[in-house]
Amino acid sequence: MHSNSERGGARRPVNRRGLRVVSTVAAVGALAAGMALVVTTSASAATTLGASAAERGRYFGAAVAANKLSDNTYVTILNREFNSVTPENEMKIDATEPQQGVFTFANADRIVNHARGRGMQVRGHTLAWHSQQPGWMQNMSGTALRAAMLNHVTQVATHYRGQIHSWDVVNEAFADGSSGARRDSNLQRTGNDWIEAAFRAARAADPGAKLCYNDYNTDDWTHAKTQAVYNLVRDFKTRGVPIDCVGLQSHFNPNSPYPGNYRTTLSSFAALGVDVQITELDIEGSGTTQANTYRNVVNDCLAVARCTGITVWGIRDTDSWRASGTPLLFDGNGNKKPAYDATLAALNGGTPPPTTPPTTTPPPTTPPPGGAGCTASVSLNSWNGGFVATVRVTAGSSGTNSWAVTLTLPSGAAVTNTWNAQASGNTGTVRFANVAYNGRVAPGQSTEFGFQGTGSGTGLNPTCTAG
Ligand code: 9MR
Repeated sequence: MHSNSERGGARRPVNRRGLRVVSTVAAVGALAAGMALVVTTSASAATTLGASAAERGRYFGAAVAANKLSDNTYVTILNREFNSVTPENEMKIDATEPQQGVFTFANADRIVNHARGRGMQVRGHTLAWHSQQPGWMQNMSGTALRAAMLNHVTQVATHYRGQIHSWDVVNEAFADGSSGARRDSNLQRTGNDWIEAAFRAARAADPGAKLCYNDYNTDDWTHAKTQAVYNLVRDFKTRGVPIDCVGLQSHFNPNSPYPGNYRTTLSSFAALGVDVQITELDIEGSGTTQANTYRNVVNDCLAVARCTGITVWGIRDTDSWRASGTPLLFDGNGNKKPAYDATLAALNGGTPPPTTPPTTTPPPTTPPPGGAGCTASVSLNSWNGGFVATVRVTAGSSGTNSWAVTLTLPSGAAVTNTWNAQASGNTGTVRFANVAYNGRVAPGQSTEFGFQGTGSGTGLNPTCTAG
């Protein structure tokens, strides 16, 4: 395992911005004034994974199973902690096209509606894969299989057009071991270009979704499989094949431990001009050791600007595909584990607590420099007839408890879909308010929301109001 000098599991979150110092100063003042003291430590730190990730412009997600949406404990944790979901099995090929040409979306739709109704993002998993193929597809080959695969990609991506933040377009296409070769499969035998064909079909069907290549055992930068995926992405970027992101599944266990060069892997992929997403994180173990590894993974992601989100592969240990390895953040009763505390503390910018008491500098008598309120900026991904706008909200010197962004769409344009914000109106001047988990943004920090629209999105000029 990665050597690690940090010690201890749960720690009181202390954030980098030193706000705990401020609350200490306020407490001293309150004592001096003879007032009753209510201790509110860490008042500034976010208290859920999703809220904390959102403050850093990232998401924190979980794999979700449709048949658990009636489990109260499960749903309570899901709704409280996460701002992204990945259907664990419900979007796979066997689930969505059980008979050729017969598409069933009921279970996946339940997850998508649950998530989007609460402002959560959805990762689509997965459009083309050698595994979990329905029987009819397993028995196909050659041009018929290629056509069936492309039709599947098109139909499923079209059904969810505008609702998916990122798609795992192709999953697990490389072989394990030292060969660096493609995995043999019926899809691979249709021709080496099957992966790029799938990406092109996905882009055409849902131009607003980020398109990812997703795989496991691609965490260690020195491994042949990692290098093979890196070369694929580099080749796609060079030739203009549409690809926006790489998913590192990151299933860690004694046979496949967290590598000390993980951050190098994240930053190397990011340097190719793609986002990096940690898509199926689980870490077998328990206690402090497990907590430290979660902390390392989060810190590595936070250190790479284009590491845009983390998804854990289940909620409670008992929900895991590897339940016996207790690899998740909540125990079987839904209680937070040390791994949870370490993850939240790392997201909050947690560093080891100071060994000396904070110095008592006098409180400032004038407000700190820099504007209060908030600012917003838009980046646009446009195509003929539509666009996706990503809006970055940055808090001024006071931070925000809530925010709203208004902008005026060009005539003919309309918002069709919004994530990480609540839209009022869909044409003309549209107002986007924060959702529950991303209203609070610390001074100078940012969070992002997005929307998809029809028509043109050029010239958007957002104004931001802080509450
Ligand atoms: O967690 C999934 C489990 O419920 C399924 O039985 C299994 C079948 O292949 O797939 C699991 O999810 C896998 C994911 O789709 C792709 N990466 C590996 C995951 C764990 O096996």
